[in-house]
Amino acid sequence: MPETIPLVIDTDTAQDDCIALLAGLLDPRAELRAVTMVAGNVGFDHQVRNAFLTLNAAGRLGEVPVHLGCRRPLVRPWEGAEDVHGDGAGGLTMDLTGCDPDPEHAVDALVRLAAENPGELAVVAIGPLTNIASAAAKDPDFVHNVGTLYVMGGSNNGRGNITAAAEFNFYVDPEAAKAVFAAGFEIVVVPWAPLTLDQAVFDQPKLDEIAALGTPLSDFFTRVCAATLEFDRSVGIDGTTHPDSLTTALLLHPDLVTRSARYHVDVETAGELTRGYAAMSWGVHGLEPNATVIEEIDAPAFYAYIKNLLATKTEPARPMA
Ligand SMILES: [Ca+2]
Repeated sequence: MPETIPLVIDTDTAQDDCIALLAGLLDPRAELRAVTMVAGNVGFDHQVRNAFLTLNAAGRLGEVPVHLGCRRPLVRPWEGAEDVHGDGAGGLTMDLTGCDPDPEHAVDALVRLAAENPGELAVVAIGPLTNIASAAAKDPDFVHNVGTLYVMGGSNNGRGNITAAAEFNFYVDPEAAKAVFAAGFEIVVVPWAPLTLDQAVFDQPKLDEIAALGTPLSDFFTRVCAATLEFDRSVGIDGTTHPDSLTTALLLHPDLVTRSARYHVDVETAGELTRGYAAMSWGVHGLEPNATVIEEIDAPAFYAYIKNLLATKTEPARPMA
């Protein structure tokens, strides 16, 4: 039996967040303790629905609690990416009767779960960092109780996506991102560019291979990724993008990482044109490193991992259409 990793996935569930959740739900190395929801990609209630759809697709409805977290960024109004993601799940629906979130707030759940397993819990943060910053503010021990914090966000001296300078998660709540990098967590960062754009894009031949698996999960993948694929192509990206599932996969399988380095990461909150820009300093500017940034992965092995995951035979309890 492989060693398992207790984890929480903090998510703004849409498109690749769903695939990240599948990894957390189905990978034998993952011991997913909770799903915590944060304002980000699409309307909050859509995100919650997408999380339950994903639990159902994995055949694990009712087995992992879903906690509702912060419904807006720390100090700014919420801005979403519904132009990119649509409803975030390709119009999939199911009967949601009885799919009730856990009554405990996501921030309290994060604080509690970290305190119950000091130094052991991994947190995979694949949305804006509002819940994580709030948990750190609420409980001074949270930072040290969390074993490792994997963050999808920013670009490593590369292009943004929502603006030229900024990646979406850091753009939406830059104050939270800044606070998290200043807090003292053991952080691993999976950036948008160049890493995701170079190494975690599935082009049409790969998408065809996935569709040909013919499993409920491959159908789910194709459906959930369709809106984003159309958007990606409209902006010159030749396939679906997988930063969130990559982040989860790298926690569970660190051997997928072929190059990483220590950086000092900080996030712009005051810039005129650079709101949410990640300043990733590579060690020559006199700044103490506060994060490990992933620079290169074994891309074929990551694709094989996702394809293998989607080949898993699952039995969704409820029909989805
Ligand atoms: Ca996300």
